[in-house]
Amino acid sequence: MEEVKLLKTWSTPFGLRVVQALKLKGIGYEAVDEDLSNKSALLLQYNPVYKKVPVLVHNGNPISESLVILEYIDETWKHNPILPEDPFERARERFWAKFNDEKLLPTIWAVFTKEGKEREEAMAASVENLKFVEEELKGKKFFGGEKVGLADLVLGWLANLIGVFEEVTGLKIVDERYPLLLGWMKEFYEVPVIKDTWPPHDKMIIKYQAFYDKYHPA
Ligand SMILES: N[C@@H](CCC(=O)N[C@@H](CS)C(=O)NCC(=O)O)C(=O)O
Repeated sequence: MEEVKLLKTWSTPFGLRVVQALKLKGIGYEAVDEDLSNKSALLLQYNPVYKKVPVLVHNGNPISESLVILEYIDETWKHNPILPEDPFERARERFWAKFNDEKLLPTIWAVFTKEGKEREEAMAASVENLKFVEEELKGKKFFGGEKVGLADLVLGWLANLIGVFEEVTGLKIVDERYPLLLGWMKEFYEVPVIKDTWPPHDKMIIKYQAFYDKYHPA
């Protein structure tokens, strides 16, 4: 029996993209939910460099960093590929994944965590980044075309977390300026195997309200 273990937390978007990739491939795994305020010896042993989740453990081999894990999954279990065959198309998927982690997610996170002028700047940067995403979705159902691919999994956090951010901050972030993105968010949320993976909204609100209160003490 092969060992597939995933160290994660119930709420991490970086872990969720890995869960969703495993589900798309139909790979069974053992979920190990970490308490990040008291990291397990296993997490520190498997990811001594970053000490972060997710970590995928496959037959004793630990793999860290969610983008690396997604590629590992696609190379290990080749059915239902999340990366296309064509090198240019593969590069595009990777480009949007990197764009999400390096630009889109950090600017929207800054809207959530910052205040005043810094928040305004983060909002302006988010608008610019969201416009790029809107443009990329022209004429497509998913980022990769007709089926879910790497970029969809990586940008997937928008489909559930944006609603949570908006509810907690009272700010509208993804509005009618981005009709294609809003359509994609709905479409991606409902993909059959993905649909069952979203963490409960009410629990997310409590978790992110606590984050918010930490960043914005009264
Ligand atoms: N670049 C990493 C980011 C992972 C990440 O930020 N994980 C957070 C949870 S959402 C974490 O483990 N934080 C623990 C810490 O920073 O101490 C990835 O893609 O896997």
